[in-house]
Amino acid sequence: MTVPPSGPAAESRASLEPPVTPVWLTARGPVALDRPVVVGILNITPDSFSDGGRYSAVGAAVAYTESLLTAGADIIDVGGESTRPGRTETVPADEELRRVLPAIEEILRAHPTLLLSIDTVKAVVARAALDAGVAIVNDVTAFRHDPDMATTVAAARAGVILMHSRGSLLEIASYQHADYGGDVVGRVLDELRQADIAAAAAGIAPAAIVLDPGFGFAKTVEQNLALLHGLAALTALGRPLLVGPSRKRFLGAAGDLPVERRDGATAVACALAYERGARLFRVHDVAATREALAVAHAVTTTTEHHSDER
Ligand code: PMM
Repeated sequence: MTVPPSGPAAESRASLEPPVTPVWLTARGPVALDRPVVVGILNITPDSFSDGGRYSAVGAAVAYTESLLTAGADIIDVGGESTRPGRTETVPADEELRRVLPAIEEILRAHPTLLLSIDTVKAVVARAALDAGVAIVNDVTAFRHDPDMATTVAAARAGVILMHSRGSLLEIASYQHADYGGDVVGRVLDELRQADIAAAAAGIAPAAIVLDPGFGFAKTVEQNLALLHGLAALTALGRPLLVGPSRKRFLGAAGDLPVERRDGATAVACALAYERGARLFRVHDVAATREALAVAHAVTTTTEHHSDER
């Protein structure tokens, strides 16, 4: 067994080395993770619960993307299938592609270097999006839904977000599989570890993997709150963490807020998650979350301690 060097000599050696910037590898280049990364949500669905499908036309999708970028988004997550609670049908792949591909192509024409992610559980949709220039695959089933997803991501050397969830597509937003034996943090950690191991075994570079606890997916209000409280434990997985609490029911329950008034609560939840080690934040209201994360980042990186200054 080798013992890592310690003591004053080792410390001064370490301080001479330039700090290594953590990065996330994607198909279109690395993303620096030494500061909060905001992922703006572009849902192109007729039934998306929070934007009511207002952005279904390509022109509107591009205009909405512009507004997300102006507000400070680093990455845009494009989705064509809602995971809304209570839905009774899934979207066929060809319909999903009809919704997202024209928008992806148009957005990349206007912003050729912009990093896009595709929010899909289907390998054929992911492959077409990657061929069109998307850099990242965001799979809310962490490859449970489609066995071809892992090899698709590996072949494209894409970045991937593996989100924790349980149950079938129609069940994942319900409480049907919400039994965690009283330890939601421990079970989510175990299940994300399995997903991470399976992804690496399929040939995906460890540095391309981001993990997500899946707020609102097969979790009760109390379980979501416990998961946010205990989020720091998930940093033990050794992968960057993304959180997506935006406008979700557990924030509404905590603050007694309807969905259209949850952006302040979302920003606070993201700041709390940042303190606990999350580095990427998938949100609808980019500006509010950017402001909250700027404060969280400044507070956690200050070099001034125990000052009485106001
Ligand atoms: N939440 C939704 C959809 N996709 N992806 C990730 N990685 N994490 C999430 O928490 C997540 C997601 C559902 O929210 P929406 O319908 O408002 O997009």
